[in-house]
Amino acid sequence: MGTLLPTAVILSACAGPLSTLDPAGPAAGRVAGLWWGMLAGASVLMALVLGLFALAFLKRDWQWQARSDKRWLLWGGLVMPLAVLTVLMGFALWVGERLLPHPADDVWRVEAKAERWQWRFSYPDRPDLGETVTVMTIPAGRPVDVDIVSQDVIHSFWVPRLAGKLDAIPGHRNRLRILADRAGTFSGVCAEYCGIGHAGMVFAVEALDDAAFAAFAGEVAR
Ligand SMILES: [Cu+2]
Repeated sequence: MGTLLPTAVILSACAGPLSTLDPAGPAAGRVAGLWWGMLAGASVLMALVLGLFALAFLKRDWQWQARSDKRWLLWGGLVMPLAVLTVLMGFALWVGERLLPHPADDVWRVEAKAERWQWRFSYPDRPDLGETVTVMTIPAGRPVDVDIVSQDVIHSFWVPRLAGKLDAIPGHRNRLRILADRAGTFSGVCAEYCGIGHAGMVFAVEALDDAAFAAFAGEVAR
């Protein structure tokens, strides 16, 4: 109980509209999985180091010198970090590869244009829908490719509950694949400091269910 309560309090801070630990889609889910894996690994290593630290105090008469320094360096300083970093890098590459916009059916395309200090959204396949400021509309349960561009300086497009962040770079077009598992409103922010109005450069992703999206797009419900 003594440790359960603080843990529950700490974890309750992990919810909220900008929490990467409360994923609402597969891309964000894999990023959250990587985070939990890293937390577990870091906890094991922390326990190991603290255990050795405590042992050094409690067992002063232990024959520490009998264990060769070189062996400590080899295992603790070389073999262990190499193994940890190899596993982490492999997992991160695997996760990163799955965040790429692979060919898929039925992709909804959005262009997200960053400028100081707001986001403009348009829909390349449906220019008749015009441009919206601060609100981006997507269909829930369908893959969405967001083409991220910038009008002025470097910004960064980040909807923590749907995917990792991707920079908006002047003269470049970066594509991010997202998918919202369910209908809802997901908060987004600019994640790259871009000047005095940076903190207010927020937006919302509205994921609509089939009927609501059909009404938005003026299509017949599929
Ligand atoms: Cu910005």
